[in-house]
Amino acid sequence: MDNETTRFGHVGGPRMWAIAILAVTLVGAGVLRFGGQQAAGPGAPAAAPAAISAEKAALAALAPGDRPDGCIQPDRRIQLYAVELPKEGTQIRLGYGLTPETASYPGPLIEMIEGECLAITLHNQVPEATLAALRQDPNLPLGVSLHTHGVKYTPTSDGTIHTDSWVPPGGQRTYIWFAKPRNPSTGAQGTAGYWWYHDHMVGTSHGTRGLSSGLFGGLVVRRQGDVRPDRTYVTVFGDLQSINLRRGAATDTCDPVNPVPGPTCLIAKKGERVEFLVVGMGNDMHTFHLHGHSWADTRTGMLDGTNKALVDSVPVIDNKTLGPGDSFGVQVVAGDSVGAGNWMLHCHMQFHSDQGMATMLHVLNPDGTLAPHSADHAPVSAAGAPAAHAGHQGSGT
Ligand SMILES: [Cu+2]
Repeated sequence: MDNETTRFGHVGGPRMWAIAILAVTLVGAGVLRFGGQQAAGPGAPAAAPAAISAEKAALAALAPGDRPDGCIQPDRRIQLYAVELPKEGTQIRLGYGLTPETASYPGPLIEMIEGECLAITLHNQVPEATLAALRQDPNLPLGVSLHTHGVKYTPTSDGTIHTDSWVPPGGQRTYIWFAKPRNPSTGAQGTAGYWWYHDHMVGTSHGTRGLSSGLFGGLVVRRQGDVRPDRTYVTVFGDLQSINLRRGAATDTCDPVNPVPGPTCLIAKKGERVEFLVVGMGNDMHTFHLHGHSWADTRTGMLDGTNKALVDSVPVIDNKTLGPGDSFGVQVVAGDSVGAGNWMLHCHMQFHSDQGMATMLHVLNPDGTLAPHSADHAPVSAAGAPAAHAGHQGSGT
């Protein structure tokens, strides 16, 4: 009861019901239990009492100017931890997590609904020595940050060095994001869309080493009435021909008998609505191509209805270009008219896919197993991490 009061206490009327319904929908659809990644949606577990006290103290320190217009009070609060993960070979790996123990790359999927104001308290648990090892500019202080795309925030939530909105080792800071709603009467744009968040401090003043080490994740803002997916997978296309910082066989670690969904095991039951949140990170252009499935080139990948002029104005595609910093989302129905099987998902720049920028969407057999397939991805280094490639620069890994 106290948790409910804490989480929904500032939300009134219809919005409270919308969030409550959304939470039920999330759990019912299995997004939280069986999603592509651990999700931080409106139905995510509440924080422990001690953490809530810390959050309240942090929020009390915020000035009114720390909140964007329209955000009176945060509707919801989450904790986010930046930690160091086990190295992959010699590569330093960092991750964000809703708890230190669950940190990963990509970090947790953060879900918002238009109209919602979210407070995120970032805890920097990355050792100072690790940040020093990643630092490329000796004049830069050591810290991590949280910078996001798409939603509204004031400069104090920008997550950049020039706004002094970063977190030193052992510190914490609360960022406020507002999913400004579309105004249907004026047509003013909202913030519904597929976005991403990332560090902007590690290595350089643009967070270049933070990104290439793993400090990034997906953010989806939904609009009231959006069709909800059964599961969401974040696929981040990066340098060194990597998907989620892995390539080749390392992008697909599914156990053939008992596959567990995650960033390196993209699975779905036939007929499930699968959402991909696709991000371009690093310095290269990529394309997102999925075999056996196609989608409408709209905000969500879907286009329903019988308005012929509208329907004919939107192309159906199965390949979409992705530049650095771009993000988009699509929803497809797994195995629709094509059935169970192993459907390649890859970058269609040929030298990228040849060098391992490829994985699979496994549409499961009715018994939950994977259809037989060879692990025929391009070779990777012995550690399973992306091998160094002399032709690329910039990301440092
Ligand atoms: Cu590519």
